[in-house]
Amino acid sequence: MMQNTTITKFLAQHLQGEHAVALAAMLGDIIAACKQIAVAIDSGALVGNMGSLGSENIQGEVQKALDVITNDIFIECNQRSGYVAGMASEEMGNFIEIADKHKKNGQYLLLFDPLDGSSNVNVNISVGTIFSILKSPSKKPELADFLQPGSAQICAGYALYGTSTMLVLTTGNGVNGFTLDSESGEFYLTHPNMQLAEDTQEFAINMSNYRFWQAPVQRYIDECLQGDEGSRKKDFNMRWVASMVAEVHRILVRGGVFMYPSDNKSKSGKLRLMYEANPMSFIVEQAGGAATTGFQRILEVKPSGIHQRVPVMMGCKREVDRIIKYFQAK
Ligand code: AHM
Ligand code: MG
Repeated sequence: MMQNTTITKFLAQHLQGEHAVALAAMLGDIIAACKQIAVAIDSGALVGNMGSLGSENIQGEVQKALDVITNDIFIECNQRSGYVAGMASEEMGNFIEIADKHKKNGQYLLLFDPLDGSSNVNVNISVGTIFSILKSPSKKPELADFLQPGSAQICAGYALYGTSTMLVLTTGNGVNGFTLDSESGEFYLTHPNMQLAEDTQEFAINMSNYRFWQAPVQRYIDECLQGDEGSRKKDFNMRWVASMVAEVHRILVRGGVFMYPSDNKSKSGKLRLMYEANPMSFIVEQAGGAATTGFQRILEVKPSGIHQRVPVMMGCKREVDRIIKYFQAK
């Protein structure tokens, strides 16, 4: 093994400030949860984890067995530290308050999407878990306590269950990536101080929505497609994994821009602000990139609900700045 810094050692060395002790404990629980989720995904059809349940989540999406299994794992593991006062998830209509017996020090809120990209599960393509941690104004949180802008996050991260399992996180001091060694069960630091490339020649968007997009999005993508024959004077490549975690991870590693804009079908876009767009925007900004709705920095959007949707365009800063300019020129 070339790497010798475990995630626990890394956190012990690098977490500082008033939240350090609580974050180390909460991240310990998140790490345990992600390892369990990796096992549940890995076992897949062998243990009957695949397929739909016939139920719908709060957003009218058909729940898969793994959506519910991973949600339960995340809730169960993250009560252990005693620091989490409340949790909210893509898979639950309302937030939950953690019972007092688990809550010795509970002062934080955990928001998460336990299985992002779950339409990929049955076809054996990468999925992920996304999480965001906020300070809780009270030990008995109310809905309003959750509705903080993304700029208030003290930690955000994702686990990617891909060709290897990785955990990537930020506490507002850069972005670091860790890879799970399945033999020892330890995450090791493999991607220190992840930085986004300044320029890119790769974009990710669901092209089948082209006719519904707003003009600035069509203009940006049209110019990419024109390649070196158009105003951009270079060819672009395209990817669409339909898993935001896999998409953003690729962009962190080799550059690019990821877009799920609003369109004439869904005025607010598809992705959820509190547990998808905010944590991913925090990570992307911490790696030197940018994240916008087209009109506003995502981290400054004032939330109005836990499951609120938001248009998302994020990645290499120059590209995102160009997209913002196209929206301003509208
Ligand atoms: P999910 O959380 O229900 O899986 O939905 C979010 C996912 C994102 O990971 C991905 O970017 C997007 O949905 C893909 O949507 P589409 O199927 O419209 O391309
Ligand atoms: Mg999701």
